[in-house]
Amino acid sequence: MKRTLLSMLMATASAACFSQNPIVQTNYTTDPAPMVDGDRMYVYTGHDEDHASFFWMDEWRVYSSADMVNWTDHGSPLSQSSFAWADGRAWAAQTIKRNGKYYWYVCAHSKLSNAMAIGVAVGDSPVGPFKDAIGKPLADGNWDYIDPTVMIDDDGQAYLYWGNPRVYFCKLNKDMISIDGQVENIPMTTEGFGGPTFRERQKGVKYKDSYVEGPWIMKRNKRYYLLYAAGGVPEHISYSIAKKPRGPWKYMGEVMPLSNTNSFTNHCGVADFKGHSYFFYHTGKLPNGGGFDRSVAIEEFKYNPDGTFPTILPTDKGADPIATLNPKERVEAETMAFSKGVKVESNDETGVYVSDIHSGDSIVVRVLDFGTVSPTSFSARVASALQGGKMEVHSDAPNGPLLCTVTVPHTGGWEKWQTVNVDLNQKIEGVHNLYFLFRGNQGAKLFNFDWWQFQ
Ligand code: FUB
Repeated sequence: MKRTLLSMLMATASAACFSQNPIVQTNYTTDPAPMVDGDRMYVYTGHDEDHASFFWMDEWRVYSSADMVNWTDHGSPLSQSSFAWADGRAWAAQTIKRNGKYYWYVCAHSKLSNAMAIGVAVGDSPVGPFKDAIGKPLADGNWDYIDPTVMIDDDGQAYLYWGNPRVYFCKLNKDMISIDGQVENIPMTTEGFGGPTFRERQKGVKYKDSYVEGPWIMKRNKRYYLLYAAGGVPEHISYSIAKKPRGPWKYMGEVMPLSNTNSFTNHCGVADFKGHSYFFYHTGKLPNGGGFDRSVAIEEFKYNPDGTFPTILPTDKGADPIATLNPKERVEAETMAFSKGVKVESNDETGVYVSDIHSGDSIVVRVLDFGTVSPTSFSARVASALQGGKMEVHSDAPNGPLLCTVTVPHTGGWEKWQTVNVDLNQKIEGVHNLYFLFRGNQGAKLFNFDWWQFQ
């Protein structure tokens, strides 16, 4: 009964046709690498700088969700400056868990070789802190050395793949931070990775459907799958399968065909979570986005009965909620389904918080389950160095029932936090979406926002 009721409520909550893609609006995010740990889906991303003219990327970021629509920003626990040998181009990366530790494989520009290199950081939690695991690159000195992807096979053997425009491959030792044997090249055959037609080859076309970069390795039902960006500029996503980790690989065709995503690169990751399968990729579809200002998006999909990938098309809608959030427990302000205008910052004491709030900005949090006993009050942790402002909390729509209005005072600084409590204007029960609307002096920074909770 309870489960039926929950799914009915969630269906109602998702029927309002939300646009969940891109999943993060406070930063540009790229090259998604999903990882499930416990009850949460984590996604490790790159970070395109605002108004970038190239992939001048400085840091990697982490987001997580238990419901696939509300994403918590865990900030940037790793940047190129975490690696003494690196001096820029914090490009695609992937994290994997082994024996309670989290290994984050990255690529960055190496000062040692003046080329690209693969490095590895280690941490005790999925959100860090992380540190360079070996103080030097795992593999260095080749402009091809980008986009590492990692898997641990059923027998415990770990494998690392990477490369543009060919695939490099090595075994990892059990410590996950050293290479077992040699780095090998995977033969980039037309049978393995697709390629131009004979006629196109005669015209000098070298790569068409074939592999370019951004590999994603995974195993499912005894088969190895390598997904990758293919085709050139712009990129689509194709894949190949093999019976063994080294190959031989068999080209299987496109997964995400060329689409109008406003980004000439694409880069994917795949993960199953709570009985659903998800395809992560990036687009240039955030306002002012583009080829160097990309954003992570997600599509849910189902494997074909024979285990092959279906065609997955980019949508604005994205994923539907698969769980609810409890509004009577403290919710970090940086947990949101989508936002307009606001940014995030962090410090060691507070962690990540919402910043740059101006009049007219908003945050939406979805599928909050208030249960059968309505809360009577609401608290918010806020800070303002200026005159503060107001936060209206509406249910169901921006002009839906006004549950309360929080008046944020001048608190004496952008990180001088105060908890403000207000009584609710009306009862709320069951599952609802919440709209936080910010009002105040036009053009002024109003306040920062750390967390909220209903009582
Ligand atoms: O994000 C920088 C580079 O762009 C990645 O390493 C590639 O996969 C492409 O997405």
